Amino acid sequence: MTTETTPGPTTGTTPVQGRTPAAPAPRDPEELRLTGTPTGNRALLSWVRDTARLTQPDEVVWCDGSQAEFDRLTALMVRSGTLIPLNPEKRPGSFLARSAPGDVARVESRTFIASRRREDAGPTNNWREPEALREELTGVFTGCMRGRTMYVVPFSMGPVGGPLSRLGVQITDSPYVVASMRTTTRTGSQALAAITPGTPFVPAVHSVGFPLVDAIGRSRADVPWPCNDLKYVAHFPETREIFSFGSGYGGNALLGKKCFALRIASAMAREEGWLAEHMLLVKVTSPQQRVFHLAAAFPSACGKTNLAMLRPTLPGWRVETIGDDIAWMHPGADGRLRAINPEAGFFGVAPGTGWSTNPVAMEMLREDVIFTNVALTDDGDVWWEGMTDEPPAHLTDWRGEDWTPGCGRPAAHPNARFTVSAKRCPSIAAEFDDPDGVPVDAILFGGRRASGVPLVTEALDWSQGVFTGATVSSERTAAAEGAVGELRHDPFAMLPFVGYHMGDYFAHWLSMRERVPAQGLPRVYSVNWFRRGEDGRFLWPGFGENSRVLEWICRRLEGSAGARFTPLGNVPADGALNVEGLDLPAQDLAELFAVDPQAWLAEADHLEEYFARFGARLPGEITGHLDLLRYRLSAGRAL
Ligand code: OXD
Ligand code: MN
Repeated sequence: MTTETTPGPTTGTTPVQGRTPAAPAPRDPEELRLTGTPTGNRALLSWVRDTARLTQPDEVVWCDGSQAEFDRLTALMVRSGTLIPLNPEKRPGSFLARSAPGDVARVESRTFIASRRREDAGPTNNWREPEALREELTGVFTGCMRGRTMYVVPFSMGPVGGPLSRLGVQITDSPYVVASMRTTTRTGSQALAAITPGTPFVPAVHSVGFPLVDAIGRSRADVPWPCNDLKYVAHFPETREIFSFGSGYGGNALLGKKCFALRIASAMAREEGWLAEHMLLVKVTSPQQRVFHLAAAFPSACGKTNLAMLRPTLPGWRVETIGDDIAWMHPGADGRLRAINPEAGFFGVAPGTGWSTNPVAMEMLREDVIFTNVALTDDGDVWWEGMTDEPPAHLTDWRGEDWTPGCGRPAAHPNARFTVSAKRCPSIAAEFDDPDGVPVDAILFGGRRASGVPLVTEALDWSQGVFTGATVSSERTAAAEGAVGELRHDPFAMLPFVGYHMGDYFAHWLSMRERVPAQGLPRVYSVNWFRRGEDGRFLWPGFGENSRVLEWICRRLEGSAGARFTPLGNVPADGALNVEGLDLPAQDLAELFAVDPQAWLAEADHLEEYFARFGARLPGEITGHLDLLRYRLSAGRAL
């Protein structure tokens, strides 16, 4: 362990020294080319040196985030078989990666929150005692980069130097991760320059856990997608550190995203009085040129990218994209809640994205994309379920095997992804890069619910809005482990992403009332595009037609649309939702807003049971809303 005198690599208020686990047999730092490094930040240097001593790579490379570096890395990965270059005429500048079949999604069962006290992690997280976990990590990280290159990737979440932005440094032995981090965050020299001595940054160590040389010097060949059956995605929220081992995939490996921008940032946000949320962010402009900014939380793979890139069917309305997955929202000096998208690119789910469902995304994916686990066409392009109505006659599937329609297997993995810069998005808003963010007018909570939940409901106030967020549940998708289709509670769509106790998180949301004046707080809505009729049909056409729901919300915000009270909140008054030109039977419209008191009383019982796990940390106000809901359902009116 080194004894640094400069502040340690943490954004905490107290410098924490030597957090990297104690290292065995130090190697000569000169040999690791740590001299002449592009930073004079001793805290950063000593953390990098300690990590190199522990993991024992052949060399250390500081990444500058340049195009030349990206080109070098992708060429290297083409040679090693990690990337397949796509046909430059069909998909210029693009590549396909195929992961190992066991490394295809986030591993929630191996995601740990190591707070000092178990009760601070709460019942929704896997808690580990920090010192015991550190020791385990020391064991698995020892020598894990032998025979490999260790890359040091400085990055900024949010525009470099912005008041709402935060800095991090990821160490990784995966060139795929370096290339993907360059696309999805702001990496390189500018971020490194911002990490001046004493500037806090989040240290994030990642290894695929597949050393090429063993402890006694025997070598083995590399594989296209190295990983390890043993996986750890470990967070130390108090010291603000991340360690990830064994996976090269998405949220497990691109540590700026779920690990930093949600789990660690949620802990920072609680301490500092802001919100780090699993939300897309859009700018909506009405035909009268009024601008609204909406943030929306949906559980994983519920069509967030589709809403973030929505092409309205309603004439005169425009939706521009600011973010598709994460929003950081701070009380602004102007008395508003102001939000940035801390990411610089998209790591989106490919299946289900097509010209009819999301033409903006399809345009975005024309070039400079890294695809993972989609299918390969015979002419060197990509395909996935939902891209076109008719599948090609022959494909190579995501595992590299022959595929023909009707063979009984999906061609693309259901959690196949694209990684692309936000700059490629045709609907990106000018405000995307604004370091001060945008004022949020409304927050939407959604889920995939076949029954019960109306198309759109307006919460009566912030308090009921927080209750709305706390009650989100959704049918499971393939983005995480678990049985697809099963209903799971996913408060604020943050179940796998809150870095502390969920009950405290609800209380933190409620406390925003004290930080933002009432008139500056966003209004809160619940939406559900997925309600089905008794015959199993979707009742609402969704996609571009969701602009009709956005229109009603924006008209509510400007005070020009009518609403009617239901026990769940306000829904559009008769005739207030614009359904002109939609072939929507009156019966379906009525069903979209039906509130079945018996079903909701049963749901209230389930919610009570679910909330009980938060014990004394559940704010009484949340229980109060359950009582209120029951009263309204029974009485059919407001209290
Ligand atoms: C994601 C997720 O990858 O939520 O965005 O799982
Ligand atoms: Mn997500």
